[in-house]
Amino acid sequence: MILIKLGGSIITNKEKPLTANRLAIRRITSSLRKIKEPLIVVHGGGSYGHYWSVKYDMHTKPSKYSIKGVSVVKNSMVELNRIILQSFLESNLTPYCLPPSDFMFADKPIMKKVKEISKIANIGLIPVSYGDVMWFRRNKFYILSGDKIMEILSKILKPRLAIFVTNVDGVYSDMKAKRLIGNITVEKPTMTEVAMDVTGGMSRKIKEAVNISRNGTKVFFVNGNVPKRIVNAISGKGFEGTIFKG
Ligand code: IP8
Repeated sequence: MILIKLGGSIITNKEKPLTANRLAIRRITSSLRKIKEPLIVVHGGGSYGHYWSVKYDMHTKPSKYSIKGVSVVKNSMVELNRIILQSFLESNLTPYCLPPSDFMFADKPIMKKVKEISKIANIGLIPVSYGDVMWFRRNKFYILSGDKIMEILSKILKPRLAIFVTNVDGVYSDMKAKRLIGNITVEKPTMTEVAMDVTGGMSRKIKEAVNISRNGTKVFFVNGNVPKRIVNAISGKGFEGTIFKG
């Protein structure tokens, strides 16, 4: 089984609020048709969820956030998820919408439910989950990032590979010179963060990737602008990107 995170940077235009990058989404979903293994997909918030979370000052820490904010963020993620699901369908794939509230109770995974997700994937459906605003308890909500979902699902389902698809080639040691790090075995959260990102941008992503690889799953970071690289990473042909090994 393969776990794929479609980052907000590739599926939306982060500079333009509420704009999906439909072309990039379509190119990725059509390349996923070549994959013959069970797949689980998670997507981020980009210029949908993050845009509104910033506006309403909502974060990953459980708190009594604006009710209007909760409603608007939730709705924006459902909207983005619809666009993603539609693209899967148009690419002749069989997505299965999976809001994280289906397998999380407050901030903890419901083990029994998470385990069922692999059964859904095994019969040929593609569960598609996403970062979301979640009910915590006592009138509190929190933002659950797609990267965190990746960590939770990897830990329980132990996929063969976890792939983070972004709009850059992988992890750079030097942003200016764009020097790519091919292999990461230790934690190196040295990236500057994207201003609009309430869940922590690239450095958070690297931390989650390190956690996932420590649990024994190989993690790849690849550029979704070249969707062929996703397929190559899975088939083991000429990998281009960053590999995290635990
Ligand atoms: O883009 C965050 O998901 P991420 C989702 O994976 C929201 O960090 C609602 C901001």
